[in-house]
Amino acid sequence: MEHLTIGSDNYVAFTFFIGTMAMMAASVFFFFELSNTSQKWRTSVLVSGLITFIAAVHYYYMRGYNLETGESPTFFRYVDWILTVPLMCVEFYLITRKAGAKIALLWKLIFASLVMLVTGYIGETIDRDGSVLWGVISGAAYFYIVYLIWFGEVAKLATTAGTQVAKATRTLAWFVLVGWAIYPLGYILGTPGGLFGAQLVADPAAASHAMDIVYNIADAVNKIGFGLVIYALSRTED
Ligand SMILES: *C/C=C(C)/C=C/C=C(C)/C=C/C1=C(C)CCCC1(C)C
Repeated sequence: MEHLTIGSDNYVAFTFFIGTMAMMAASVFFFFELSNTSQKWRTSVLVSGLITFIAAVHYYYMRGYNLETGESPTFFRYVDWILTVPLMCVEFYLITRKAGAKIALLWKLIFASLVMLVTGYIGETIDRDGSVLWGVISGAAYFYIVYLIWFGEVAKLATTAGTQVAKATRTLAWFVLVGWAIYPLGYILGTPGGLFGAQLVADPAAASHAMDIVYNIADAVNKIGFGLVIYALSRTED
């Protein structure tokens, strides 16, 4: 079998490798810290660890896949997201539960995130020609999540759940507004011919590489950063 190494100019493979390492390290950290986390926050910190752990396993696989084929591991990327994004919704539910969050709120968040991801997947794979339409539907579901977290039920519950929870929820809300907005940028970069007439990268291979790098950076920021906000909250008195 051919021996595969990461070329020094292969930024895609490099970010897959760093991503794997970072997700593994973050998981070890969250799991080990569970033993000195108060009962009240243990489930939340556990979920942070599950998010980075699921990502670590997928990244390990995607890293190998990309190195061997030179291609973008779209399918496993979306399998990862379909497992981890709903878990991020669970985090919002868990931290606002004490203020009275109902399970229906969790289902709303999960449902919207599934619509966002399934339509994004269709636009990236099955119906490339319709990628603008699928991107718009996905974007609408994304804005609904942003709405719930910034102005809707999540925001309202957070204000009555105590200062620390309110502060943490606001920080997480920024992750969703700014950190998650990086993904549609990757989608636009990776769409052949560009979206809305904005062709950012002309060469299809280069476009797909740009998309992977953007997604890899976004995942590290959003999964590890998000988990650390929960971890920081677990160290407060509230
Ligand atoms: C850990 C993974 C996370 C937080 C993934 C989040 C993914 C998104 C917010 C994706 C959003 C998309 C759009 C809003 C439109 C274009 C299609 C997507 C799926 C890239």
